[in-house]
Amino acid sequence: MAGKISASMMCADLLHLERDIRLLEQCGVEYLHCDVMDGHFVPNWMLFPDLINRIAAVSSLPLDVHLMIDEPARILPSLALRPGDIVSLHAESTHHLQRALAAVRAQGASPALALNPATPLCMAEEVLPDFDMLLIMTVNPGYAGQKLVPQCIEKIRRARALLDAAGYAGTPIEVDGNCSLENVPKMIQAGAQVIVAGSSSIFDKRLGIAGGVRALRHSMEG
Ligand code: S6P
Ligand code: MG
Repeated sequence: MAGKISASMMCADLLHLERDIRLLEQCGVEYLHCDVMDGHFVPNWMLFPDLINRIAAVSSLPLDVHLMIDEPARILPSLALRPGDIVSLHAESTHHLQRALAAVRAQGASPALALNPATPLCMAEEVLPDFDMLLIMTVNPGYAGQKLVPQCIEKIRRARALLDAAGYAGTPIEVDGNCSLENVPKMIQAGAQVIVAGSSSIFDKRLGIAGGVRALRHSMEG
Protein backbone atom coordinates (compact mmCIF):
# COMPACT_ATOMS: atom_id res chain seq x y z
CA MET A 1 0.00 0.00 0.00
CA ALA A 2 1.35 3.42 -0.94
CA GLY A 3 1.66 5.80 2.01
CA LYS A 4 -1.35 7.95 2.81
CA ILE A 5 -1.67 11.38 4.39
CA SER A 6 -4.24 12.09 7.09
CA ALA A 7 -4.38 15.87 7.58
CA SER A 8 -4.78 16.89 11.23
CA MET A 9 -7.67 19.36 11.28
CA MET A 10 -6.83 20.72 14.75
CA CYS A 11 -3.68 22.13 13.13
CA ALA A 12 -5.63 23.81 10.30
CA ASP A 13 -6.75 27.44 10.53
CA LEU A 14 -9.93 26.93 12.57
CA LEU A 15 -11.20 30.38 11.53
CA HIS A 16 -10.78 29.46 7.85
CA LEU A 17 -11.47 25.76 8.03
CA GLU A 18 -13.35 25.40 4.74
CA ARG A 19 -10.59 27.22 2.85
CA ASP A 20 -8.01 24.80 4.28
CA ILE A 21 -10.23 21.78 3.49
CA ARG A 22 -10.47 22.88 -0.17
CA LEU A 23 -6.69 23.26 -0.32
CA LEU A 24 -6.18 19.81 1.20
CA GLU A 25 -8.60 18.33 -1.36
CA GLN A 26 -6.70 20.00 -4.22
CA CYS A 27 -3.42 18.64 -2.83
CA GLY A 28 -4.82 15.10 -2.81
CA VAL A 29 -4.55 14.16 0.86
CA GLU A 30 -6.32 10.88 1.60
CA TYR A 31 -8.04 11.58 4.96
CA LEU A 32 -9.12 14.43 7.23
CA HIS A 33 -7.89 13.52 10.75
CA CYS A 34 -10.33 14.90 13.34
CA ASP A 35 -9.01 14.82 16.92
CA VAL A 36 -11.60 14.72 19.69
CA MET A 37 -10.41 15.57 23.23
CA ASP A 38 -12.46 15.79 26.42
CA GLY A 39 -10.11 17.52 28.89
CA HIS A 40 -10.04 14.30 30.92
CA PHE A 41 -8.51 11.43 28.94
CA VAL A 42 -6.09 14.08 27.69
CA PRO A 43 -5.55 17.54 29.22
CA ASN A 44 -6.95 19.50 26.27
CA TRP A 45 -10.23 20.08 24.43
CA MET A 46 -10.60 19.69 20.70
CA LEU A 47 -13.05 19.19 17.87
CA PHE A 48 -16.67 18.46 18.83
CA PRO A 49 -19.25 16.29 17.01
CA ASP A 50 -21.26 19.10 15.36
CA LEU A 51 -18.10 20.56 13.84
CA ILE A 52 -16.93 17.14 12.62
CA ASN A 53 -20.36 16.54 11.06
CA ARG A 54 -20.11 19.94 9.31
CA ILE A 55 -16.71 18.92 7.92
CA ALA A 56 -18.24 15.65 6.63
CA ALA A 57 -21.06 17.64 5.04
CA VAL A 58 -18.74 19.86 2.99
CA SER A 59 -16.08 17.32 1.94
CA SER A 60 -16.19 13.88 0.37
CA LEU A 61 -12.76 13.04 1.81
CA PRO A 62 -13.03 10.21 4.33
CA LEU A 63 -12.77 11.24 7.96
CA ASP A 64 -10.20 9.69 10.29
CA VAL A 65 -11.73 10.47 13.68
CA HIS A 66 -9.31 10.04 16.61
CA LEU A 67 -11.19 9.80 19.90
CA MET A 68 -9.13 10.85 22.92
CA ILE A 69 -12.04 10.74 25.36
CA ASP A 70 -13.07 8.46 28.23
CA GLU A 71 -15.66 5.83 27.32
CA PRO A 72 -15.49 6.69 23.60
CA ALA A 73 -18.57 4.69 22.58
CA ARG A 74 -20.81 7.33 24.17
CA ILE A 75 -19.94 9.84 21.42
CA LEU A 76 -20.66 7.53 18.48
CA PRO A 77 -24.41 8.29 18.18
CA SER A 78 -23.51 12.01 17.76
CA LEU A 79 -21.25 11.37 14.76
CA ALA A 80 -22.74 11.21 11.24
CA LEU A 81 -20.34 8.52 10.03
CA ARG A 82 -20.19 7.44 6.38
CA PRO A 83 -18.86 4.16 4.95
CA GLY A 84 -15.11 4.62 4.53
CA ASP A 85 -14.78 6.86 7.59
CA ILE A 86 -12.39 5.58 10.27
CA VAL A 87 -12.84 5.93 14.03
CA SER A 88 -9.86 5.28 16.33
CA LEU A 89 -10.46 4.26 19.94
CA HIS A 90 -7.76 4.17 22.60
CA ALA A 91 -7.24 0.85 24.41
CA GLU A 92 -6.63 2.93 27.56
CA SER A 93 -9.96 4.77 27.35
CA THR A 94 -12.51 2.03 28.02
CA HIS A 95 -12.99 -1.17 30.04
CA HIS A 96 -14.99 -2.57 27.11
CA LEU A 97 -12.66 -2.19 24.16
CA GLN A 98 -14.08 -5.01 22.03
CA ARG A 99 -17.62 -3.72 22.48
CA ALA A 100 -16.59 -0.17 21.59
CA LEU A 101 -14.75 -1.30 18.43
CA ALA A 102 -17.78 -3.39 17.44
CA ALA A 103 -20.02 -0.36 17.94
CA VAL A 104 -17.98 1.59 15.36
CA ARG A 105 -18.40 -1.24 12.86
CA ALA A 106 -22.13 -1.49 13.60
CA GLN A 107 -22.40 2.19 12.69
CA GLY A 108 -20.97 1.46 9.22
CA ALA A 109 -17.47 2.93 9.75
CA SER A 110 -14.05 1.28 10.09
CA PRO A 111 -12.77 0.77 13.65
CA ALA A 112 -9.12 1.47 14.44
CA LEU A 113 -7.24 0.70 17.66
CA ALA A 114 -5.03 3.46 19.11
CA LEU A 115 -2.19 2.83 21.58
CA ASN A 116 -0.35 5.42 23.67
CA PRO A 117 3.47 5.27 23.68
CA ALA A 118 3.56 3.43 27.05
CA THR A 119 0.84 0.91 26.16
CA PRO A 120 2.18 -2.51 25.19
CA LEU A 121 1.35 -3.99 21.80
CA CYS A 122 -0.18 -7.07 23.44
CA MET A 123 -3.30 -4.94 24.02
CA ALA A 124 -4.02 -5.47 20.31
CA GLU A 125 -3.76 -9.25 20.41
CA GLU A 126 -7.21 -10.06 21.82
CA VAL A 127 -9.06 -7.72 19.45
CA LEU A 128 -7.29 -8.40 16.15
CA PRO A 129 -10.51 -9.23 14.24
CA ASP A 130 -12.18 -6.10 15.60
CA PHE A 131 -10.07 -3.32 14.06
CA ASP A 132 -9.11 -2.37 10.49
CA MET A 133 -6.12 -0.12 11.32
CA LEU A 134 -3.64 0.18 14.20
CA LEU A 135 -2.78 3.72 15.33
CA ILE A 136 0.60 3.91 17.06
CA MET A 137 0.90 7.20 18.94
CA THR A 138 4.41 8.57 18.51
CA VAL A 139 3.83 11.30 21.12
CA ASN A 140 1.69 11.28 24.26
CA PRO A 141 -1.68 12.50 22.95
CA GLY A 142 -3.18 15.88 23.79
CA TYR A 143 -1.23 18.51 21.92
CA ALA A 144 0.23 19.32 18.52
CA GLY A 145 3.85 20.41 18.26
CA GLN A 146 5.42 17.81 20.58
CA LYS A 147 8.65 15.85 20.13
CA LEU A 148 8.75 12.21 19.00
CA VAL A 149 9.03 9.59 21.76
CA PRO A 150 12.03 7.87 20.14
CA GLN A 151 11.35 4.25 21.16
CA CYS A 152 8.08 4.40 19.19
CA ILE A 153 9.98 3.82 15.92
CA GLU A 154 10.98 0.35 17.11
CA LYS A 155 7.41 -0.18 18.36
CA ILE A 156 6.12 0.42 14.81
CA ARG A 157 8.46 -2.30 13.58
CA ARG A 158 7.25 -4.74 16.26
CA ALA A 159 3.61 -3.85 15.54
CA ARG A 160 4.10 -4.63 11.84
CA ALA A 161 5.69 -7.98 12.72
CA LEU A 162 2.88 -8.82 15.16
CA LEU A 163 0.15 -8.07 12.61
CA ASP A 164 1.93 -9.98 9.83
CA ALA A 165 2.55 -13.04 12.02
CA ALA A 166 -1.10 -13.11 13.14
CA GLY A 167 -2.39 -13.09 9.55
CA TYR A 168 -3.24 -9.38 9.39
CA ALA A 169 -0.71 -8.30 6.77
CA GLY A 170 -3.41 -6.13 5.17
CA THR A 171 -4.06 -4.10 8.32
CA PRO A 172 -2.29 -0.74 7.95
CA ILE A 173 -0.39 1.09 10.70
CA GLU A 174 -1.04 4.78 11.23
CA VAL A 175 1.38 7.02 13.13
CA ASP A 176 0.41 10.23 14.92
CA GLY A 177 2.71 12.79 16.50
CA ASN A 178 5.71 14.75 15.23
CA CYS A 179 5.50 13.18 11.76
CA SER A 180 8.14 15.59 10.51
CA LEU A 181 10.00 15.46 7.21
CA GLU A 182 12.93 14.06 9.20
CA ASN A 183 10.97 11.43 11.18
CA VAL A 184 8.63 10.17 8.44
CA PRO A 185 11.25 8.19 6.46
CA LYS A 186 12.12 6.25 9.66
CA MET A 187 8.41 5.67 10.37
CA ILE A 188 7.71 4.42 6.83
CA GLN A 189 10.81 2.23 6.90
CA ALA A 190 9.56 0.69 10.18
CA GLY A 191 6.19 -0.14 8.58
CA ALA A 192 3.90 2.90 8.93
CA GLN A 193 1.50 3.47 6.04
CA VAL A 194 -0.80 6.30 7.17
CA ILE A 195 0.87 9.50 8.32
CA VAL A 196 -0.97 12.04 10.47
CA ALA A 197 0.26 15.35 9.16
CA GLY A 198 0.17 18.31 11.52
CA SER A 199 2.34 21.24 12.52
CA SER A 200 5.53 19.25 11.77
CA SER A 201 4.77 19.11 8.04
CA ILE A 202 1.74 20.30 6.09
CA PHE A 203 0.68 22.91 8.67
CA ASP A 204 4.20 24.28 9.07
CA LYS A 205 3.55 27.94 8.20
CA ARG A 206 6.96 28.24 6.54
CA LEU A 207 5.94 25.63 3.92
CA GLY A 208 2.24 26.40 3.45
CA ILE A 209 -0.26 23.57 2.85
CA ALA A 210 0.63 22.91 -0.81
CA GLY A 211 4.39 23.09 -0.17
CA GLY A 212 4.01 20.97 2.95
CA VAL A 213 2.08 18.21 1.17
CA ARG A 214 4.68 18.15 -1.64
CA ALA A 215 7.55 17.93 0.85
CA LEU A 216 5.79 15.28 2.91
CA ARG A 217 5.08 13.08 -0.16
CA HIS A 218 8.75 13.38 -1.04
CA SER A 219 9.84 12.33 2.46
CA MET A 220 7.36 9.42 2.37
CA GLU A 221 9.18 8.07 -0.68
CA GLY A 222 12.20 7.67 1.61
C1 S6P B 1 -2.37 15.00 19.30
C2 S6P B 1 -3.28 14.60 18.18
C3 S6P B 1 -2.58 14.69 16.88
C4 S6P B 1 -2.04 16.05 16.50
C5 S6P B 1 -0.94 15.87 15.51
C6 S6P B 1 -0.20 17.11 15.36
O1 S6P B 1 -2.61 14.30 20.43
O2 S6P B 1 -3.76 13.30 18.30
O3 S6P B 1 -3.36 14.19 15.83
O4 S6P B 1 -3.03 16.85 15.96
O5 S6P B 1 -0.08 14.90 15.95
O6 S6P B 1 0.90 16.90 14.57
P1 S6P B 1 2.30 17.51 14.99
O7 S6P B 1 3.08 17.45 13.72
O8 S6P B 1 2.04 18.90 15.47
O9 S6P B 1 2.83 16.62 16.06
MG1 MG C 1 -4.63 12.51 16.43
